[in-house]
Amino acid sequence: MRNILILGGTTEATALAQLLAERRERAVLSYAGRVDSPRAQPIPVRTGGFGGVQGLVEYLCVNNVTHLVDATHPFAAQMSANAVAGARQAGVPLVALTRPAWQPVPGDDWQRVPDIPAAVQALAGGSRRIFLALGRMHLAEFAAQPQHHYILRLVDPPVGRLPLPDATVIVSRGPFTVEGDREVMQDHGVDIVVCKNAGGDGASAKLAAARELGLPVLMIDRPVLPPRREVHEVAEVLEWLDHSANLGV
Ligand code: 3Y8
Ligand code: NAP
Repeated sequence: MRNILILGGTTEATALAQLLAERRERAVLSYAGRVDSPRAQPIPVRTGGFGGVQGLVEYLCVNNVTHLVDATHPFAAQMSANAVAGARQAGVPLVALTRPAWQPVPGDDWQRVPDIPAAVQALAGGSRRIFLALGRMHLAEFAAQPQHHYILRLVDPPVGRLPLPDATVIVSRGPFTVEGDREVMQDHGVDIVVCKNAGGDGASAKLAAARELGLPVLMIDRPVLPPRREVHEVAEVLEWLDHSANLGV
């Protein structure tokens, strides 16, 4: 009997959980515990860190996990690195369910930067109205550019003072719509959109909205991850599950 652990937190992880529930597979979805009320899932959920690689190895062994699916967000680099090391140590087959990076299309005005510090540096200069669609975890780094008015989109209401002196907060979780994101940009007089190259459909609306409004996008490229087996479709995960079961790997 297969026993699958999904490292979740993305639209694709939710879709996979749905499919495994329909097939009556034994599976658990894991959240880091980043937000107050993560989306309900049709399979059992565990929440919180494992305690590094060793904690993950212990979880895999104690719970007799037979297959590990890393369906975390492309920027969840630490979790993904731990999954590669932990699966190897525990001898558990691993596949990553990732989404291809977004590519600019005609009409896009992107400036690509390699990481969040480079995005902060790229915002040097006169005051602008910046749609910072990066969530909560990296706001403090942008305090180095306090001259801007920031429009922040967060999953949960901020707790305590924001690290940015001049900011408007929008509390909203995705997936988002083009018309909704266009309204946000028009209502707040956005000059530039700053976002991560998350890929997928859950956050791509802001790219289409920026294109329609002729707004520039500061696009943060993904962190480099260790090599691992990657698929882009939920159906490929099911094929991998059936295939690796046959090979007994
Ligand atoms: C806790 C679990 C689903 C999953 C939905 C996807 C789509 C909506 C778009 C913008 C960009 C951002 C942020 C975003 C999106 C999906 C997906 C995605 C981006 C939830 C969720 C968890 C998180 C964590 C959260 C981060 C933050 C990032 C907001 C659930 C809703 C900006 C990433 O407040 C915080 O601490 C938020 C932290 C990590 C990035 C950051 O650095 O702050 N996601 N997001 C997961 C856990 O605990 O393990 O409630 O479902 C999941 C989703 N967020 O099933 O519908 O698939 O990517 N999430 C980014 O892409 O830039 C918002 O505003 O335009
Ligand atoms: P991260 O920086 O790669 O991970 C930091 C630590 O958080 C990990 O070492 C692990 O703790 C714990 N962790 C992360 N994801 C986990 C999961 N799914 N289950 C259990 N523990 C997890 O991760 P992150 O960027 O903070 O992302 C956290 C969660 O938010 C992930 O589920 C991710 O898919 C989701 N998310 C992130 C983004 C983003 O922009 N980063 C966007 C959308 C969704 P231990 O070392 O203690 O095991």
